[in-house]
Amino acid sequence: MKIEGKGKVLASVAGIVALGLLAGRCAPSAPKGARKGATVSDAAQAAMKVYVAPGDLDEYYMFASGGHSGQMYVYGLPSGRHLSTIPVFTPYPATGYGFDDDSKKMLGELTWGDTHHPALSETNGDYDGRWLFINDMNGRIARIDLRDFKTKQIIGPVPNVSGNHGSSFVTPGTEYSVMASRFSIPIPKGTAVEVAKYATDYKGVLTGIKVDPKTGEMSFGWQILMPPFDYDLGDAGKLVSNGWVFFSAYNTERATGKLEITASQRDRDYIAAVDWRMAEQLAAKGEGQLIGGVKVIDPAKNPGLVYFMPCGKSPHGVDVSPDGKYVIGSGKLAGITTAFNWEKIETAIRNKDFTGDEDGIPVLKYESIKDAEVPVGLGPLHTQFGPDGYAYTSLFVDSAIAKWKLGTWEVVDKVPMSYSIGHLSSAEGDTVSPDGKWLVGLNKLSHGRHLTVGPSQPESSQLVDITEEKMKLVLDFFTEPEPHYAQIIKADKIKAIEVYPKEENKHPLAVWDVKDAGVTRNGNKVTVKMVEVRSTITPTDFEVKEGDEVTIAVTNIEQTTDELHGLGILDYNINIVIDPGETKTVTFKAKKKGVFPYYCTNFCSALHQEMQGYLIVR
Ligand code: K7E
Ligand code: CUA
Repeated sequence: MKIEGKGKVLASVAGIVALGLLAGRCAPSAPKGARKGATVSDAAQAAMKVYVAPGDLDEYYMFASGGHSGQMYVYGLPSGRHLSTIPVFTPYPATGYGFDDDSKKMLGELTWGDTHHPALSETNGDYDGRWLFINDMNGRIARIDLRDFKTKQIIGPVPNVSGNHGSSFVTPGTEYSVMASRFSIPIPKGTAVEVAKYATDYKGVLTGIKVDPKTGEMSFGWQILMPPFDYDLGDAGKLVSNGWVFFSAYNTERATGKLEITASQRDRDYIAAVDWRMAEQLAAKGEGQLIGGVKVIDPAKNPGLVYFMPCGKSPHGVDVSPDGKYVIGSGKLAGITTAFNWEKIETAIRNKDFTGDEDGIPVLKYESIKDAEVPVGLGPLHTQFGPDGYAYTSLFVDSAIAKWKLGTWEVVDKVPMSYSIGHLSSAEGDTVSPDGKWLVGLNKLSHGRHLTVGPSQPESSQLVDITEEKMKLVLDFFTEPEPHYAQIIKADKIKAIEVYPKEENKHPLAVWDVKDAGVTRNGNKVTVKMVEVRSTITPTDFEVKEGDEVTIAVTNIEQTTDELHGLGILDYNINIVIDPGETKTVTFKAKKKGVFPYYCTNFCSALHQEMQGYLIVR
C-alpha cells in the first residue's frame, strides 16, 4: 500500500492557500459558510492540513470503540472518513456477522456488548499492527485480526469478572490483555447476598488473559481477589515499569446506594499496582482458591503482588508515560492530575513505606510516591502523550484539552472541545514512541455542531493539530455512539489482505467448481454445497422437506478485490456475506413450507440482480 507524501497534498491545496493569502491581504473577512470569527487564512490552513485529495490515502487509521453498539469503527486520519465497521459483540447484517454458524457460535447467547477500550497489539511497547483487542462490559475480550479486520475470538464471560470496564489494555509484549471488575459482586456468580453485606461479601477481581505470541489465541491467565471497589481504567507499565499493570479504583468507601454521594466521601481513592509477572508465576504454581471454575489468588497471602497507591478523589484514567517513569492518575472530581514517580514507588515498596492496608493489601504513602500535582484544570479524565515529553489531558468539566510538560509539570496550552470530552487519543500516544502530529478529542456530546438528526444525536470527535506549540482544532467529524477510547496507528504498519487466497481455504464444505455444487441428504439432515461467482448462485434451486435440518455452505470462488457475494433467504432470517475466497455455513430448520427466493445481497456486477434462486420446502 502506497501512502501519498505530504508534497502531493500540499500541491493539491495550493489553490486554496493562494486564495487564502490573497483574501487575507485584501479582505480578512471569512467566506460564506465559515465559522464565526474564522479568517480565510485560518480556514484555508486548517483545510490544507486535513485535506486528503480524492484517490489519496490517509496517513493513519483510528480504531474507535463503539460503546454499547458493541462494534468497532475504523476511521482514516486526518480526513476523519469512516472506512469500515468491524462487528464484534453485536450482529451486523451488513457483513452477515452473527448470522452464519461460526460467528453466531462466537457471540453465544449475548447479542450485545459494551466496548470501551481498544488495545492494539504491541511488540516492545510499540504497536505492531497484528491484532486489536477490545473489551466488553459483559466480562469478555475479543480479538480482531488486522490481516482481514475480522473478529476471530471472543473469550468469556470470564468467571467472577463483573462489569469488565478496566480492559482490554495490553502489556508491552502483548503477553496479557487485562480485565477488571467495575461492579463488585459476591463470587462465584450465582451467589445471592444482600447489598447490606457489600463491604465484606462482595469482591472485585483483576484478571490477566494470556495471549499466544504466534496466533493471538487468548486463554485464561491469572485472577486476583480484590476488595469491593469499582475498578475503572488500566494501563501496563513500560520500559522501567514493565512487569507492572495499574488499575484505578473508585468507591474505596465500599459504599452502596447513591454512589454519587456515598462513594465521594474520602479525599483519596486508589490506583492498584499489580506485579503481573508474579501473578503469572503464582498461577503457574497453581496458587489460589478455586472459585467459579478458576484459581483466584489472594494478595493478602502473597505479599508483593499488589499495592495501593492513594490517588485524587474518584480517579478515572491511569496512564503510563512513554518512558515508563511516570504513572498519571486523574481524579475526575479534582482540578489536578497526579504524576507518580515509578522510582519512588519502587523505593516505597522496598522500604515498606505504608500507611495501612485494605484487606491485607499494603497502601503506599502518597507523599513518598508522588512527584507532582499538575493543575491541568477541572475534571481530568485521560492522558495521552506526544514524542517530545508533552502530555495531553482531557478535561470533562472544563470541556477542554490541557497540554503540559512531563518533568517540569508546566501547563503550556489549552484548547476547548465542543462538547464534554471523554477520552482523547494521540497518534500512537500510549506507546513507547508516540508520533505526535494528531490528537483526537472523543467528545460525549455534540451540541449543535451538525445538521440536526432528531433526538438521537451523533457524538462529535474533533481533530487537533499538535505539531506546533499551540494546539489547533482543525476538524469536526462524527462517530457512532458511543466513542470511549480510540487508538491511532500509522497506516503502513497494517498489512491487510483484500482476498482470501484459495490455497488457504481449508473449509471441509468448500467447493471451487460449480460442477461440485449440489445437495446431499443424510436422514433429515440436508447439506447444500453452494458456489457463488459472477453472476450465478449454484444451485439455482433446491428442495428440502419440512422439518429438515439444512446446512448451506457457500463458497465465494472469486479471487478479485471487492467481489463480495451475499446470500439472503426471504422469510427465513438468513443473511450471510461471503468475501472473495471464503466459505461460510448457515444452519436452520426448514419450519415453513413454500417457495422462498434467495438472492445475492452485495452488488457484484451488472448482472447482480440475476444472482437469485429458489428454496422449495415441501
Ligand atoms: Cu472514560 Cu469507559 Cu474509558 Cu468512557 S471511559 S470516557
Ligand atoms: Cu453476487 Cu451480487
